[in-house]
Amino acid sequence: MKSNYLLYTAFLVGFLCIMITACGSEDLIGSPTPDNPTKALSGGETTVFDATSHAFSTPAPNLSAEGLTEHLIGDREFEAVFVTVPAEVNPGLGPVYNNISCINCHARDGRGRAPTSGEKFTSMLFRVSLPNPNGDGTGAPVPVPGFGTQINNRAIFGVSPEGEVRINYTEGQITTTDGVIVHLRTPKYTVIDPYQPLPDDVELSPRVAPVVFGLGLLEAIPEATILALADETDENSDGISGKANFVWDVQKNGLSLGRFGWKANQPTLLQQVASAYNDDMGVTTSLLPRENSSGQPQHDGRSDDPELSDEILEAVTFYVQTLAVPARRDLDDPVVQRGEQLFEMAGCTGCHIPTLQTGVLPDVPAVSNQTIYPYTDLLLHDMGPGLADNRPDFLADGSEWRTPPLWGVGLIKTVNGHTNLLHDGRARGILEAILWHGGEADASREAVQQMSTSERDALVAFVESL
Ligand code: HEC
Ligand code: HEC
Ligand SMILES: [Ca+2]
Ligand SMILES: [Ca+2]
Ligand SMILES: [Ca+2]
Ligand SMILES: [Ca+2]
Repeated sequence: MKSNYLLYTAFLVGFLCIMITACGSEDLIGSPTPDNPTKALSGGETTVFDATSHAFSTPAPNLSAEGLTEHLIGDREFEAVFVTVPAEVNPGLGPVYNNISCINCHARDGRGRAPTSGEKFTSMLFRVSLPNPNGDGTGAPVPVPGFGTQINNRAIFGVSPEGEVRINYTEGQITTTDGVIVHLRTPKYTVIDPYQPLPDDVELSPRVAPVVFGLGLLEAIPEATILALADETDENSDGISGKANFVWDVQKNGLSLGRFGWKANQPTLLQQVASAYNDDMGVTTSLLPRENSSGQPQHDGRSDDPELSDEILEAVTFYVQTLAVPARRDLDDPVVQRGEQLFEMAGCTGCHIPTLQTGVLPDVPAVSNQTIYPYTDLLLHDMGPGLADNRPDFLADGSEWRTPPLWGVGLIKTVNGHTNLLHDGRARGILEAILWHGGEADASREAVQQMSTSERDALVAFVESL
């Protein structure tokens, strides 16, 4: 009863939004259609009907007044610019770091991109490690002496950045059965100006900043649901063998299911946020109190850790747990409907699972018990040598990546002004991203190659409606 009522309220609010703004803004759309009521609600009751450049930046509409207050504190902190110690406000930046605020990488709570040639990398970062033949038992990446597990390309005054990375693309192409040529670019990375030599066998993994909305919902999916989707030995012989990552959980002091990051290498949003502060900004927290430069020549030797309060860490975690998911659009368009059938027929739903049910996330009722349409299984898949970074991350091997959720993917262009997709931003649009699929997704990619141009257009139109 209660959830029906809330659903009804969500509809009403959405409907009113449309009524009020219909004349003003063509973009604020996405009414749930009478014959397809829930499919538009990608994030269940956390869904927002906004297809503007603010589509990823809205608090979940079903937050309590108290929840909204906490969210808005987190929002402010997500945008806070950090500075060098000593300072009154937001001290602790560096000594080495990648950027000075969360929002600088996750612009408008959205997607980062690969730099164009000659540009510094700002909303993208490079993880590094040494080969781990025997391992420490957990599969944790082995830090590179002097660099740790990430290249920090910026540093505070008087300190050397660890290095910069140059990207060069090689242009290639793939031809569809009906003769259409699609251009694909392959990136090659070179570390330049390292402040000390990097070992020859260093492993380098490029990662662009993902969107940060809808994440509390993903955290609220019961572990059993995700594990039930895994099929590591491919028992049903569909060529897809999703595998769960198990990664180091600092709070638990043991291994937990990984859910966040391109290789599902973070178990919880709290730890994901704490490691963003630490690895990306050089800001220590009670969860991760050791500076990322600890043991390196640039370490400042100050005993001022943790640099961030638990209140802020928790508010920012709550913020990324409770950003609304934008509603689907164009559900009534017959081309989009055809595309949805093709998405299913091409086997995309083998990994991009359309709908899941969340369980209970303690202290976050807004994301609990929701029917959502994330288009992910949160599992790792071998995507073939073309996309491989050859840098293992816990149980993820060098060619495995976590299926990214596809909700909101069609709005990245509106929000972030680009269409760079995949973990390293190499794809310049949805079709390129699909044609890079290999490994377990070989059959899917082949199916798309064999489609007619109008079928491929329909498939892309469907993905863009998400
Ligand atoms: C230098 C750019 C950069 C900065 C600064 C940064 N991030 Fe990120 N963020 C990334 C990248 C890249 C990833 C993906 C990491 C990976 O796959 O290992 C990521 C991942 C995430 C994720 C997981 C998303 C998902 O879908 O799994 C969250 C949440 C997040 N960041 C929040 C934050 C917060 C909060 C801050 C500020 C404290 C922050 N980030 C600062 C680049 C950045
Ligand atoms: C075997 C699992 C699997 C199948 C099948 C699959 N995908 Fe994916 N998909 C992934 C993974 C994993 C990635 C991330 C790869 C990377 O970033 O290198 C991805 C990335 C994407 C992206 C880019 C998302 C982003 O945020 O960058 C799109 C779009 C996409 N897939 C669409 C499709 C479509 C359409 C199909 C069917 C034709 C399909 N996928 C089939 C696993 C799969
Ligand atoms: Ca610091
Ligand atoms: Ca480093
Ligand atoms: Ca299977
Ligand atoms: Ca410090």
